Amino acid sequence: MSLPPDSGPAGLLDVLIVGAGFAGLCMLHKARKLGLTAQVLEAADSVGGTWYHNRYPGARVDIQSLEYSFSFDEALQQQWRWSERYASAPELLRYANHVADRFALRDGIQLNTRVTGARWDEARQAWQVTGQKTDQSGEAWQARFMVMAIGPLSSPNTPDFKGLGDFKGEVFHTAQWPKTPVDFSGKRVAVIGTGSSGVQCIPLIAEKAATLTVFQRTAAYAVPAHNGPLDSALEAKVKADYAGFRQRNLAMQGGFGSLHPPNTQSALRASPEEREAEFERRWQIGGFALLAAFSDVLRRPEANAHAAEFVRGKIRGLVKDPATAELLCPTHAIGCKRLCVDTGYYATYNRPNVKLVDVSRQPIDEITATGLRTGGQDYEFDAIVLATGFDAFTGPLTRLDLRGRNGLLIQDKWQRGPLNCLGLMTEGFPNMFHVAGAGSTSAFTAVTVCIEHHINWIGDCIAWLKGNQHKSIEPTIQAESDWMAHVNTVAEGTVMLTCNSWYMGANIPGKPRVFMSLFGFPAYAQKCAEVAASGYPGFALA
Ligand code: NA7
Repeated sequence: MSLPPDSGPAGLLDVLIVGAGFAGLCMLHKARKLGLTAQVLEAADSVGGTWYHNRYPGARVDIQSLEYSFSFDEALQQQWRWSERYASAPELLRYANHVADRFALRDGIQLNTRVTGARWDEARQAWQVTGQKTDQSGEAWQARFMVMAIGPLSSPNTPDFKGLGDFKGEVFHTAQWPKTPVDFSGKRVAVIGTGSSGVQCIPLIAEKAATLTVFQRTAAYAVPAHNGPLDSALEAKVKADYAGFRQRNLAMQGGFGSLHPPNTQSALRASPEEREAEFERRWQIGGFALLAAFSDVLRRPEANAHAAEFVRGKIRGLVKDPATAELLCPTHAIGCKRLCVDTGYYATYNRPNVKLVDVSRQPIDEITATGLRTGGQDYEFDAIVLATGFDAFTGPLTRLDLRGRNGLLIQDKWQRGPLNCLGLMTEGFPNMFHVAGAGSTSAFTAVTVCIEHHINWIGDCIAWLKGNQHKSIEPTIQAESDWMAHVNTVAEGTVMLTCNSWYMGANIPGKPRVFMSLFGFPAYAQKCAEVAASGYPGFALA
């Protein structure tokens, strides 16, 4: 067993943190501020998580940079300067590295080390964690607490296409993009998938490739980002009272968006002209503002239908070929799958070198040596880009050999969905905390807001346990089942259950269909705070 330099007696760490993305960095900083011994393990050769791996052309955040950043340090938020309204992946990666340097975190992070498993040791009341380094050597650690800062969208989904290994050209996954730039100049390229990643990379690949063929299973709603250099007047205004800005955001349903507050009026009470005007105003603002055009867009199908039809009208106006435009028009509720925030997506289909192929009725039969076959037709390519998303929330955990109390495997515990309480802990897995995972608001929140909220809760919980001489904490089965019921009850009051999204595991064949995301950050944060303030009811303490 290796003993990290700041580990406690007999190599027992207070906290082992898995992942050095935004969540892992934030947790290490918090742990150190609390005086805890902590070690981060990271599979990659650098920090940054999502923004390290998603290097595809056009990768950028879909929430405004001023809102997608840490608030825990006033000097950091004052001094860091975003260059664009929506930061690109490289800039976000620079930010992660800046945070690691600024708070002197690097000596607590072991890179090139993939955690492969962890086992709860009842006798020691600690986690025994195993990992593998890139040189294949193994290592082990023990820690009182384990924080899974491994990201809700970090397990890429590569569909099991027949023949994928036979393709003679290059295959890329958007979430496993090479570090060296990929040159598509003069190439015949296929993109499979039209979620956020596909929508972001398609316009840029189209500019370079000889031909680009997009294979679409479900059309996406995309709203313009209106990205550009960050407005310095807005930056100054926000920075004049950044704390106040953050507080106003925390009162928003998604923990962001106070720059363009939600309209409290119902879409169903507005006249057609009022609706059109409000949707248009928000289309011009760009991004998620559209979903807040009326109070019931995400809550009532009839209100949602108005917003959906507004966007379909935009698509028909932007795409010149009527047949292509129709194929690009989504039919599911808007917001039910993550809304895409785009730059030039629909207009890309007006280019002569871009073609859209519908695979909603006839799936991709197979990848061939020279391309792919679908609907009885063969297509030839030099490169295939898989923009096919992630095994969200559970994938990063169920690929581990993770065993809780009495050897309980996480795969067995989560056979019918990711049981948890408050999105933070799972019964049978004492002292293991999830960050931005299933059962929390992470998918519907600016994830940095969710991360900071979780890290504060976890840090305070560990400090409280130590202060009160408790060795372990885990939710009760009852609290866990109540929480899952709550998550679903909240979802039933929205349009979120009406389509096949990664929020409910529907993108992964065989995955249990359970709605995994909670809607409404303020109520969630209040509930988490109440639990902590009342001595953790619903949790068993030992
Ligand atoms: P998404 O949003 O899950 O999108 C994946 C896309 O890939 C989506 O269009 C899928 O169609 C498509 N897909 C997946 N499997 C297949 C197969 N077998 N055949 C054809 N098409 C397929 O992932 P992203 O990476 O774009 O974005 C994930 C999140 O990252 C995003 O929501 C933001 O929060 C940031 P489907 O819709 O399932 O029919």
